[in-house]
Amino acid sequence: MNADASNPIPTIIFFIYLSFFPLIIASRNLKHSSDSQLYDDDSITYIWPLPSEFSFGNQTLAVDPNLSLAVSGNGGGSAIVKEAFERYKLIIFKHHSKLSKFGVSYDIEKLNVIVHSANEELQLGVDESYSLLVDKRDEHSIIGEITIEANSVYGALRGLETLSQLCAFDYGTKTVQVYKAPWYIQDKPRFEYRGLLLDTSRHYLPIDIIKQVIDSMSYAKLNVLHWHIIDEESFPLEVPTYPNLWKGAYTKWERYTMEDASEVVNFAKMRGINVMAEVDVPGHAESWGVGYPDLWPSPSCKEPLDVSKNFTFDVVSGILADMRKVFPFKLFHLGGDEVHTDCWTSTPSVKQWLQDHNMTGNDAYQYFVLRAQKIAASLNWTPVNWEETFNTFPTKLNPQTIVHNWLGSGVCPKAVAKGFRCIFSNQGVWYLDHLDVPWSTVYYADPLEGITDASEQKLVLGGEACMWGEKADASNVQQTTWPRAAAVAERLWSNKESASSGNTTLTALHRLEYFRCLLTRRGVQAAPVTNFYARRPPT
Ligand code: CP6
Repeated sequence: MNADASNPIPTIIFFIYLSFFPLIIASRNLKHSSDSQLYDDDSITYIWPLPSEFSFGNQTLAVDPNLSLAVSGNGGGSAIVKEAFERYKLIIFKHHSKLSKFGVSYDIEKLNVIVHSANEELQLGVDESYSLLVDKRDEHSIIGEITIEANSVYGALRGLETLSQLCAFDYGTKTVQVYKAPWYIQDKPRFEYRGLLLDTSRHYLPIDIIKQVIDSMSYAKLNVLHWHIIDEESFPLEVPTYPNLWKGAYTKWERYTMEDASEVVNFAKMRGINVMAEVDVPGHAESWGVGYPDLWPSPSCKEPLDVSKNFTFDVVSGILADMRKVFPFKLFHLGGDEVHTDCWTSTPSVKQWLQDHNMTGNDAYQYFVLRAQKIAASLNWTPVNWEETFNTFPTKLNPQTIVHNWLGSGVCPKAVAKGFRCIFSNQGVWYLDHLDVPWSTVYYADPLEGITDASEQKLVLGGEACMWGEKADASNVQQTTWPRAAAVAERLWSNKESASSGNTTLTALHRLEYFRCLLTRRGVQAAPVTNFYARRPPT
């Protein structure tokens, strides 16, 4: 016995045992981990936007960082799904270097994605529904699986986003875990058009920043980037047919080639996001005349574009024809807002033309918008116009026109009553550059406000948050856009009753704060949800 005391081997074995002790404890704890503060309220589900139907349990499952992908169905060969899987792996296993390497038994090692259709065309109304199942396979199998099933690749992308929101790195076990499994989710969007406007004319935005915005949009399941490329302040886009137009850019560096535009469109498509370009005519177009001064009524009166010259419409045709080659989305925005016709009625040559054609300023406004609509239609585009066009000449618009609301909330009910389709962007609630509008005002606005008839409700395609660029550039565009654009995103994606019933404001606030935290974790410079000074009781 005494001789044994001098034998070092048992001591060494004991120390080896001790050094594995934390790992053994860690792997034992996996199934019982309930130390997440964020998930301790069973009544709250941290998915944003909220899925239309879901159920969950109380198990915690560990996900293998070497998660494998199996895509099946007719769309099984899709590069869109495979690339998205690689992106989401980087997000889900972001703490890769911190993950536990030994002694962990994983509950989930495989992701099955079933995509029924091989059609990868991205358009408005594409099927974005999906179902998501996270569970242990059955009692006989130790290793569980995740299954995402969708009709289109774009539905699969939405399912991957939801899955990524169910996963969280656990600092205790150093594993990525899915809490509250098993999950059964059936999800689809409430509206087919869920947009965000970016304005690259008031301030230029580098391509990389636009891509960051597109990435962030995909986290909130937004699906249309409305690219307000050009306006009166600058013309940053290359137009091969009229190469002097981009002389209207701020500098030679603050420009987009058609190749840049194409890169944006493709980057967005990989994330299931359509790009709707806008060429705002005839107002908001002063910058066009830097390269072609003939487009101005006169050098001292530069807006709207000269309605009296055929050259003006040649340039509109040239721009649209060139843009058609890189913007495959069915919708094209022709602006038509804030047209003040004083330059037309005061410039002698244009005034004479109006008299010769027996037109008032407003007649000429209508003539311009309708002629631009014909050009867009000839290129197989559906025209979208700001609401003033409808307000001024409702019966004359191309019946296919989609009316884009911004002045208060009155126009969509009127437009759909006349059979037009409509997009809701009430400036009082969904203009993100209005910094004083709190998240809750954004959240509780609704595109169907004032519309009760079901067939009229169907004509409301959805809505759009507008991030105008007068006071925003690369330095603050993300923090101005988020998190309030996420409030718009949930209003447009989620079933209104389930997302905002009961004790909703508080629940939505908690969930939005969690989503904002998710954005910051993913590198998005989203602002805090609330200004806490505003929560202090009045003194
Ligand atoms: N630019 C263009 C803008 C606005 C519009 N069109 C705008 C108007 C008012 C406010 C914010 C933005 N800056 N082309 C209106 C659709 Cl408050």
